Amino acid sequence: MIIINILVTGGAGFIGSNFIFYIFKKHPDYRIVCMDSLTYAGNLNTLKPLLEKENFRFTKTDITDREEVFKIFEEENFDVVVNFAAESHVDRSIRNPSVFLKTNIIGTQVLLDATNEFKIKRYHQVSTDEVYGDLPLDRPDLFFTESTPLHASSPYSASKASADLLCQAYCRTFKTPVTISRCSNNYGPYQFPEKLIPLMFVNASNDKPLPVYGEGANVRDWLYVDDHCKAIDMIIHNGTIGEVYNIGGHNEKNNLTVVKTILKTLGKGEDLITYVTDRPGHDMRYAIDPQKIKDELGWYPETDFETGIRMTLQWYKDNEQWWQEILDGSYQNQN
Ligand code: NAD
Ligand code: TDX
Repeated sequence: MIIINILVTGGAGFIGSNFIFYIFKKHPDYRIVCMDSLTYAGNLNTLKPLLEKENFRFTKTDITDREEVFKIFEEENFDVVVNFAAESHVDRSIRNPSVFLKTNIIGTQVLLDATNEFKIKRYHQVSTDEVYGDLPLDRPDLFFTESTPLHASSPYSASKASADLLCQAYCRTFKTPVTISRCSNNYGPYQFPEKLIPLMFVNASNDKPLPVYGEGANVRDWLYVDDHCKAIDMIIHNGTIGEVYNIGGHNEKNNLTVVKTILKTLGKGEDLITYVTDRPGHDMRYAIDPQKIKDELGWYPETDFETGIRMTLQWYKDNEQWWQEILDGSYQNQN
């Protein structure tokens, strides 16, 4: 498909910003409009190098604001919508589910309606492996495939699963040209320091305790963020309308292993590890079977965990100002 103008929602967050950088590197002539309401997770500092670019526009807009969203769709002639905008942190969804339902479900509906109204050629929904629930630790032979039933555990994953169902319903009923991707845990630059890897980096750097939930035995399937971006780029260009694509690189690690790797890389002692009360409903294991996207689109991950975690920790070392301004709250001044 020929693409000229892309709407990226949630592009001031972790994966969305990496996706914008990825697209500009791969397709420098494309135009990107980033729509983001700049919640606590959005950070305009991340996009600063792009703000003066001719083929980039940032709009501070809430995806649940139907009038504003439709206005921007009217102004721009989008070829593709890629929806990253979401409340994304499981622990926050346990404390305050309402905003997750509003942004993740109603926001998706508004974007789907705008896609129909303005006859956009492709709507891509960035979903998550968490919609499948979890797998047991004693069955390493099991993986999530695209036909695994949805079985969400947290208000976050339930809201993402609801959005996926809406996308599929719109595709069938209104012929909305939808694709969906479900990716495993991402890591890399610009991830907000409430998520496991950047939180542990920041705490270890400050010699503060590293809070490991339960026994640290839960397994996540880690993927370097650029490999996720590469997969979405392939799907929006060559994916089949109506299809779901799982994305993951067979990189399963338990949390304790990840935390110990971070400590070792930073030259810090394991005495910083503190076992804390477990997350309620904590999913045990995520593991993606990526065979479909490999077979159909030729996708494969390029960065193994050892390389990716080294690059990521180096990035956080080299960009202390970026995360210090989050810790002291000043990043929100320009938001
Ligand atoms: P993030 O929390 O870092 O960023 C979310 C962005 O969305 C922020 O910039 C925020 O300001 C914006 N946003 C939130 N509510 C909004 C609203 N109502 N209107 C407009 N913008 C709004 O999240 P992330 O980790 O980059 O995740 C991006 C997407 O990828 C999410 O949909 C998430 O479910 C999905 N995902 C994340 C991971 C992961 O490991 N982080 C894995 C798989 C899928
Ligand atoms: O302080 C912590 N201690 C801890 O042990 C935190 C923040 C997390 N954990 C554990 C919980 C998880 O087993 O580490 C694991 C990873 O936790 P998060 O970084 O919160 O990620 P997770 O809950 O796995 O969800 C992430 O991946 C899927 C993203 O936040 C989601 O947006 C994405 O859909």
